[in-house]
Amino acid sequence: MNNTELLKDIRARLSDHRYEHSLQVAKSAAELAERYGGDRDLLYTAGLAHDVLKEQPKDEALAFFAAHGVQLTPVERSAPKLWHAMAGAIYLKETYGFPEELLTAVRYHTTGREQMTLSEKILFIADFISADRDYPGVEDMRERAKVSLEYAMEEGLRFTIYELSEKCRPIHPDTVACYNEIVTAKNR
Ligand code: DGI
Ligand code: FE
Ligand code: FE
Repeated sequence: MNNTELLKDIRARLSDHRYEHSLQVAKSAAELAERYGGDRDLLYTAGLAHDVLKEQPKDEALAFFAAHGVQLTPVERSAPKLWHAMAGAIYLKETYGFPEELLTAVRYHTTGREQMTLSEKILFIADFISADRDYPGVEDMRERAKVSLEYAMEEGLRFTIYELSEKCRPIHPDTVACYNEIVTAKNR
């Protein structure tokens, strides 16, 4: 994939730290693709692109959804942090015509979902373990990602659900479904 236009686009749209984050997520996604037999090029591009609309103003995001006939659920409306993944996938389809495999990886990189594809899982984990991440527990996540994608996802989802519930923030049903599927499969 030729990333020239995309690189210009994310450079113009993102702050220095988030641009750097995108480069690092691309690198991690490509590494995970190699480890787990994913599409290296596609996942590198997905990493570059995944937060393309992260810094879009809220009013613009809402106008974008309205223009594209997207109806937000009450949970989605109350959680603007989820918007960049939903809007990003639509934007990337429209602007670059990226393949569905890349689009759903971007679409579900924040919440996860049931029945995730390999590319979706890889981008989801790459976002947690990229070199720019320094939260407490990131080393454990990096080790888990070497064991299996599901082992890392279980911890990532547990952490996200824990943090959100601590602050009485809504948990998206896709996040819950993803978590339930993974822990259920483990306990079977
Ligand atoms: O865009 P990044 O910051 O790199 O990472 P991200 O797309 O994973 O976004 C993380 C943020 O999204 C974090 O503040 C938690 C929030 N988030 C993730 N899952 C959910 C969620 N927020 C709500 N309300 N519900 C969720 O299920
Ligand atoms: Fe994101
Ligand atoms: Fe990110």
